[in-house]
Amino acid sequence: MSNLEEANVALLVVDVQEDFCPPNGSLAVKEGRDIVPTINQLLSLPFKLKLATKDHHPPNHISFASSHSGKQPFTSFITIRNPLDPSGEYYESRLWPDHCIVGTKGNELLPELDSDKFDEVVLKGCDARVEMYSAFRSPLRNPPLDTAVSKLQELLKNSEITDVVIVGLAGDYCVKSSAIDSAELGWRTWVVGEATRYVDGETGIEETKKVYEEKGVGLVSFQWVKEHL
Ligand code: VGL
Ligand code: ZN
Repeated sequence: MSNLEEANVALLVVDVQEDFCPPNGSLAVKEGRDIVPTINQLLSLPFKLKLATKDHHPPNHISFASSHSGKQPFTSFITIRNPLDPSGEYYESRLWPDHCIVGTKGNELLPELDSDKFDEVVLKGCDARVEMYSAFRSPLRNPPLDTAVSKLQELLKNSEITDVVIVGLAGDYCVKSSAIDSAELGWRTWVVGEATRYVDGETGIEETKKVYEEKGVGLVSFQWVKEHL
């Protein structure tokens, strides 16, 4: 595996928010809170840039089952089309309980996270019409919808980042999509195994690992990052 010593490495902490964690999160990922000590250790390492993202939804967001009559969270899916070109691109998307709504407790980063170390917090999922797992770009690009997230790419480019280390929640949704986009957009990309948890448990882990192999995303340990930075 390559050495990170001569690289410019960024840490990206994805969606470590109350709604994704026990005990009260509406979309709590099992053991979601347990990743914080490892993330705080990572935050004390000399990354060139330390960034967080937040899922930041308006109350009527398209990914909420409550926004569609007769649909159930977790088990229902919908087709999301680009409202700027309804006969063009589309994707299938899972529906969720209401979560991370702007201004609510569930939207907040966990208080035990060393948030003062973040250079910037990037918001995503702000447009009610798009379900946005990746923090790098919108799934609807033709024409582009919700381009606010391209801020992340700008921050990484401004700091001449070569490598992105990604952690956070959920391993099989926002972490996975962000890691895939990061690799596709040309950054060497690493995900720290102990510092993420999955919505769909073992199934989620297996499917995610397969994609990481295909896309060249490295799944590494905290110790590996510590030794190579
Ligand atoms: C996420 C489901 C819905 C995530 C966000 O952060 O992984 N998952 N919205
Ligand atoms: Zn969401």
